[in-house]
Amino acid sequence: MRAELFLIPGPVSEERLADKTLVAIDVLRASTTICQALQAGARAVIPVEQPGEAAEMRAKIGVEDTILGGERKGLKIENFDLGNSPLEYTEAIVKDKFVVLTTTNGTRIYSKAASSNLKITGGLVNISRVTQKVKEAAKDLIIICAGEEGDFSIEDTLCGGMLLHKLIIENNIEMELNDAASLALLLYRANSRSLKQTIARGEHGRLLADLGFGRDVELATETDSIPVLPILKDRRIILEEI
Ligand code: 3SL
Repeated sequence: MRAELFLIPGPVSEERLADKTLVAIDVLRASTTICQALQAGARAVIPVEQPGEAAEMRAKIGVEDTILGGERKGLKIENFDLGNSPLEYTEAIVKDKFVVLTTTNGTRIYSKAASSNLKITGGLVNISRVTQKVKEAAKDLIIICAGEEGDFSIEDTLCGGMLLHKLIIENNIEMELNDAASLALLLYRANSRSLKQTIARGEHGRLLADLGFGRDVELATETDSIPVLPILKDRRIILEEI
């Protein structure tokens, strides 16, 4: 299997995604929030790029059935129901609702995903489910890390590296890697025993702690704690049934 990892979304073209499995990673926090919302019973998460699009989507679907969620600069967007803290996405609030989500980096990856064969939301909280699905799909793999406003982010790269490590070591899959994938794998292997600390010490981990979201960082770095498999289908992220 060939695996290409992109440290940030920018350089990935639609042609490169054709007939591949795409894993979109934003550990802090969009991937974690998507997993949590779906585990809590949301009917779907609809990723959009801009707050204005979210409002239009709500008008289309119906106000009663929709929750608007998302952040800018880590904080809830004005007039939205929820921010981007996974802890806000409880069953009481999101069950049977469509969550329309817009975040600074994470949800943007999905607008790139049109030509790939299978699009999966990946985080540390569902890493084993993602690994299993990538293996079953048996297609070449593209991992897109959300990064942070055009910059590399340590938590997404570590998560990509962990996925590759699990495919290679736990599943005996021979992989041909691009250089960024090799880098992610090396980074993960050097930090596998200190993932939580390394991520909490990273730029985004520190920023979220300063904003009062330290518990989100804790939750997002708890591996396999939300073992769901979110898949993008017809521009909606839904759960794949077991
Ligand atoms: O950039 C994003 O997509 C967000 O997940 C960032 S934050 O964790 O909500 O600040």
